[in-house]
Amino acid sequence: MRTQVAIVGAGPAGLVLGRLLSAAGVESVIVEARDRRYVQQRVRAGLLEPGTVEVLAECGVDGRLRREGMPQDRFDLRFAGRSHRVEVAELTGRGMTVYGQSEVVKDLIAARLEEGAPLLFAAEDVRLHGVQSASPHVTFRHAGDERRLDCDFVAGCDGFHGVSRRTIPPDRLRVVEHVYPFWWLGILAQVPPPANELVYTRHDDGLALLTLRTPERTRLYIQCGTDEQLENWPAERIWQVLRQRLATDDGFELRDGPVLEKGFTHLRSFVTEPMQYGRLFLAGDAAHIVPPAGAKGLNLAIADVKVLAAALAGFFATGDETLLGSYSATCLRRVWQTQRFSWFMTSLLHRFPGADAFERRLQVAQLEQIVSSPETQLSFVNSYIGAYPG
Ligand code: RFL
Ligand code: PHB
Repeated sequence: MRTQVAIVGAGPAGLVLGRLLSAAGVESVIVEARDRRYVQQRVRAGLLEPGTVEVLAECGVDGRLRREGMPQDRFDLRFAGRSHRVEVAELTGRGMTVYGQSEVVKDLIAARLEEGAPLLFAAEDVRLHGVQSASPHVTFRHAGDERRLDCDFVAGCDGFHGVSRRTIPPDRLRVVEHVYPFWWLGILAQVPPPANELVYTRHDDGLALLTLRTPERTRLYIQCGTDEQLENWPAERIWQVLRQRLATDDGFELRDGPVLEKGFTHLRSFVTEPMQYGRLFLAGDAAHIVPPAGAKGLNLAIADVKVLAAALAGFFATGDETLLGSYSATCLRRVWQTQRFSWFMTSLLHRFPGADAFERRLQVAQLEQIVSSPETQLSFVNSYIGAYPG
């Protein structure tokens, strides 16, 4: 097999890249380790920036998103027992959209298969070769056969645990990493959200986040310790903790319902610099991880491949490598702004083991500044929607 761009991984990054390349007349083959069902059912992110919705529209996969996505023009920042509404759309002219990552992925896979472009699921033992040369290739096993895919470029879109980043010699990469001393426990519940808005809560016991997926399904997260076990978190305990943390002085009520899904998320900030090695370009979680409090992982993955698709299309149209050469630096500016915002949200809303009363009170002072200072609030919501300075 031969193609122009071998894309490793059919997550949001790989699938959007494939779509943007097709639109530019560039051929690709996507090689994915898991089966289609698994890839489509992973419950993960859900909050899309306006820029992400625009890219999905450019990919021609915004039909269901416009019908079923839930526009989020504001959110509730809750602390010290009180709610404060932050009017995102009024302040910035743009809003966010709730539409599950699983739905984004389903739409992208359907569009790719409809266009007849190659997408191979359940590929085993995927390996990258010769990425420092002008003619790299990827090998893997598929449906019992050993396969070889020759290409001009490899896009490493295979997530944090993928093979692409590990193909790069460690001495050619700089890795910056920070691991946080807590996890999130997330549930998907069969119960209508109390309102069409996200609630970010700072409580002395830790963060609680109420978000949504559909008019019938609520997604909720609570900060918990590390090394927790799911069996220690029966539904009753989760709802009890949620009620405690989300409580307000004016009697906020949380309805519970069947828990359809539950799991832990580890919190980590991680950046690989540069995001390129020869003809291998890393994008999305393969290159960086942000802690989830900023809801940025998926959005950042899509911002990367937007830059990469333009650079690859430019190269195939004119032979000019300028955009490919600046890919890493261009992406890393946004990556670091996103890291800063995600870290800031994390530091505002969590209980840090060992923090003293002074540090806890400072979190509240910072939150008070956000809700009461128009300048601070504007800068905060601009980052929230993904509009960074510069
Ligand atoms: P993905 O989605 O991880 O997709 C990578 C794809 O590559 C495949 N793969 C391989 N394919 C071929 N060969 C190999 N050797 C391979 N190894 C792996 C994988 O099967 C997969 O299909 O990365 P991508 O495209 O960069 O997209 C990034 C987003 O998925 C990610 O940033 C967010 O989902 C992060 N994230 C969350 N972000 C939020 O904004 N809000 C959230 O609530 C939220 N929850 C989460 C998350 C990530 C999680 N992870 C990584 C375990 C919850 C979890 C559990
Ligand atoms: C989600 O809807 O899953 C979500 C929303 C906001 C976050 C994180 C996750 O900060």
